[in-house]
Amino acid sequence: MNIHDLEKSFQDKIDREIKIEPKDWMPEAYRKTNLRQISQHAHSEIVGMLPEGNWISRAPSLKRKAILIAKVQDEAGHGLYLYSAAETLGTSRDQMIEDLHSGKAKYSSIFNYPTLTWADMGAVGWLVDGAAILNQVMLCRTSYGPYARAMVRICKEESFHQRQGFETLLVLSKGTAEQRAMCQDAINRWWWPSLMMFGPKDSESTNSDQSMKWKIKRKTNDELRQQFVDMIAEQIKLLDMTLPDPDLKWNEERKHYDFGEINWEEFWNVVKGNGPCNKQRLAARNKAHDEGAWVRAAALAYAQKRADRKKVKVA
Ligand code: FAQ
Repeated sequence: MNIHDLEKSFQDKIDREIKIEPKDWMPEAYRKTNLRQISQHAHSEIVGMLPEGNWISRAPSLKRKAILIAKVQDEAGHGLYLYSAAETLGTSRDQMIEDLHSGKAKYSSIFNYPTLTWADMGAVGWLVDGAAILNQVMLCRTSYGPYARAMVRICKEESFHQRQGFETLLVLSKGTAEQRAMCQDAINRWWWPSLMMFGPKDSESTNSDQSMKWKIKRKTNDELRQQFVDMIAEQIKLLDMTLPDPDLKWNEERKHYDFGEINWEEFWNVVKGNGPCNKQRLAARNKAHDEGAWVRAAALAYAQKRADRKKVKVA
């Protein structure tokens, strides 16, 4: 088959909802786009452990601490499934990690904001995991098989994360005036950055058109962002709190909430590495990697020893 026929039969498979598997022929650009997105997603899960990890030792009760530890561990697991899925596209985990640590690879803008109070743990669960889940439910049907399968399990865990975040805020919202103020302040700080998680608006999104044709993405950035606004604008009523947007208003004609303009300058500034915590996050990842070198060396030496023993037995 010539390249034109290969491309045609590839697109035909996608149109018929047949998953693309690692050994199947695929256009180089499809491989690269998936690799970019899956590795960025994996990095986001791993860097995303840092803002919450910050509160494990300061959680207000044993129950809250146990929940938070479990959640942060889940994020580590998500990172590992996603790195494994990305490796099927022909790169190594070492290479991906090097790209993250050198600042070459992107990860979600959201994790470059600080977690200042305990209420931030609730806001991160409710808003950040809430935004992540909307995007990820779609990815369970993405066209690349290993990515779609990894997302199924990840989504199950994320829905627990979101609920625990909402419950944390619900408790604070029913508490003292100080606790209510802390809850509102966290919502105010996390609202706009959460909307930015969905990426630039469709007119500025360089990858969307092609990713939609290849069914890597099933909904555009703006479609998912609108879905998120509609969901949260209703849920906030249960908390008896407000969202920091004077333009947020139900639009009867569109059957959606209208909302204010996102500060795109802030978004690109964070993506380019100049957000409030970018440098701190990369420094923390590099430090953890350097300090863990002996663990990796020991694990490799142990694996080698076991392999050698097996060889002797066989001989
Ligand atoms: N931050 O053309 P598009 C989580 C970049 S997981 C930084 O629209 P695309 C779980 C984009 O890479 C959160 N960069 O891009 C958790 C591209 O640059 P490039 C992560 C961003 O890929 C919770 C350029 O802008 N989730 O939260 C961002 O078609 C709590 C142009 O954009 C995923 O990664 C951003 N927000 O659409 C963990 C989901 N947005 O690479 C711990 C999978 C865009 O061309 C605690 N990813 N950029 O140089 C996706 O669905 C997509 O990649 C989008 C972006 C929708 C994020």
